[in-house]
Amino acid sequence: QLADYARLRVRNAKELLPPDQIKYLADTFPQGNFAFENALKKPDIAFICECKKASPSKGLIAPEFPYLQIAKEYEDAGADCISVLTEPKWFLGKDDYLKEIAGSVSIPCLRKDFTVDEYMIYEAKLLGASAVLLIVSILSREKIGRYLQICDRLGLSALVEAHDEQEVKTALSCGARLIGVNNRNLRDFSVDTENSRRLRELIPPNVLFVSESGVKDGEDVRRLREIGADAVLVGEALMRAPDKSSKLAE
Ligand code: IGP
Repeated sequence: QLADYARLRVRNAKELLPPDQIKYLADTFPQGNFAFENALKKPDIAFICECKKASPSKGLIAPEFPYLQIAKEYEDAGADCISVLTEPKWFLGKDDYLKEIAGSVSIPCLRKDFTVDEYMIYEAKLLGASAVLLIVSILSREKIGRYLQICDRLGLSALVEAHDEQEVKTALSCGARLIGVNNRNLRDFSVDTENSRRLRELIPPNVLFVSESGVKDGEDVRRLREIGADAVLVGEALMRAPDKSSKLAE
């Protein structure tokens, strides 16, 4: 459903700016230099902080959504990267949020969306993103491989999201350098941080491991640090925190 809607969005976007044109523009845009994955390579656990107005599981999270202010607060609080939802229907995201945030902070940004067409990767580059999300469960192995090649050419990082053992293996076999394990099951929205612990063991040390979703507090972060997560991706808990800097310090 989410993927179908993304395909529809791509079809509309292609009418405004045809694929050959967007490819040309993206190729002439400055190289991405893999800033996103480089920002996650540090001795301690890294934080990817998410700007998200709403989600299908929680509904409206931030009715006001002063996204530039939120992004600035994340950066000032020491976030390593920012994730910006651009999916409009379920997450009430916008491409403009990403474009403006990426233009106003100096840390790398992830385009959090359901990438279902290579066109969306070129779009991400032009919006100023340093990374895109590739969800294994909605893509074929061939597509993941092809999208990774495009990302490499553009200097973009790809966060390859997997939910179970099979999906982690698929991501690795496609050459992913950055794997996200989603603690939330996208089918029933249940959250289980134990998932990260189980799947961590399958991921070799030269591949970055990001634990996504359902991270509520400092206790969760300490647990994930212990199992060797390179980064955590935190959305709702930070969006709801009135003081993001003290929440991040927790
Ligand atoms: C953030 P949370 O529970 O901290 O708000 O989760 C992030 O992991 C979540 O938004 C997410 C997501 C996704 C959103 C993970 N994978 C794929 C859209 C698409």
